[in-house]
Amino acid sequence: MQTSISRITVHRVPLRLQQPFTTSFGTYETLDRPFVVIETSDGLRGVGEIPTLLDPAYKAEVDAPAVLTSLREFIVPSVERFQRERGQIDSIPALRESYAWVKGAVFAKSGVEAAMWDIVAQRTGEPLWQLWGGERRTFPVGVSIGGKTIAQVLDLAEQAVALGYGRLKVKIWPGFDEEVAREVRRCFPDVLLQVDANSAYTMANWRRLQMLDDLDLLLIEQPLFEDDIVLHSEISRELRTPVCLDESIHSLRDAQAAAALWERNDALDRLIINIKPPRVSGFAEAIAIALFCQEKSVRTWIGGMLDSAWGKAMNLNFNGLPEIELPGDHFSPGGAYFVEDVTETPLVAESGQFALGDGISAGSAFDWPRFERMGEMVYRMDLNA
Ligand code: OSB
Ligand code: MG
Repeated sequence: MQTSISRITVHRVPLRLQQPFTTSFGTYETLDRPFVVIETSDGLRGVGEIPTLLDPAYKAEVDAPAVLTSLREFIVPSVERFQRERGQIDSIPALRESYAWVKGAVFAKSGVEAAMWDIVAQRTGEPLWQLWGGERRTFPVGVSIGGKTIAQVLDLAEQAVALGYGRLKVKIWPGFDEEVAREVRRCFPDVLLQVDANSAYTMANWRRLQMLDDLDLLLIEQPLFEDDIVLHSEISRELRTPVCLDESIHSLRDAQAAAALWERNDALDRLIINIKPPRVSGFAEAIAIALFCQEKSVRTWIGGMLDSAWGKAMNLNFNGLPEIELPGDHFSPGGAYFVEDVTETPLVAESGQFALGDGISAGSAFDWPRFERMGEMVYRMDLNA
């Protein structure tokens, strides 16, 4: 495949949530998203969303300023240099090799890789799910509820259940945990219910989580600090409910370390990993994690980041992998997350099941005029073949 990248641009798109989303680390009403666009010498354009948040409260490098600095200073120049020296970048592995020397910057890297996957899909004419080894066209999905009060959470849960969703994830933090989870469980005894603490607990108060242990929860997500996988494995010994890692996992190596720790505690059946492709530098690493986890019988699911319809569509394609066992994050119960989205890719779930169509990432699904109207280009690098 004789391909060269002719241009890489970065766009910033402001997005307004239909309703505020609250977590232990704050409330967001608006977002400001970088999108990477790669253009090729044969006239293709690929798009990759970087699901940044407004600040680094969820984790390091998740904010747009950090992502833009990494792209502008290191990652895009590395791609340019690599192509100049090798003549072409003709594959995902070559692209990843070009910036592999950059430590961290997982979100920034993921946007470049996603744009390239979009190009590969257009060139081969294969939908992303197929390129990634997917076998399932239909699978269950759930919603993530970020409410501020118990009443609000119950209201959103009711809307979701009425729409047919069978899996709910509720945001918790110290003091907003046992009661809200118990209420949701009481109202919806049959749903798959999981909670997400976004690293709000410490050694001093994690025992509060034991009050959740009799609520038949599917999992408790990321209770402790992101760089403390060891401590997560230790509290997992004392909880019947599986512990799920989100913020702690940036790579296959992190997943391997977690599995080794839980295995040592004889608790591998109580480790679950939330795979967010952008949090692990992209889909290639995410595939490696999914395969590894399945080998180890560690259950996985695909988490969201309040993604636009474009990012969600890619994640839903990824959910076609048969190795991914648990339902992923679909949308807020209100339907789409944003007042206006970058593209109108239909992503409706029926009875809590999502069915992949043929059209996602064949190029045509992306609404370029709308994208250009909503955002602005903030960076551009022209490359020579
Ligand atoms: O921890 O899973 C998380 C949104 C932004 C940042 C972190 C998280 C979330 C969500 C939303 O829970 C999930 C979604 O996009 O559907
Ligand atoms: Mg999470």
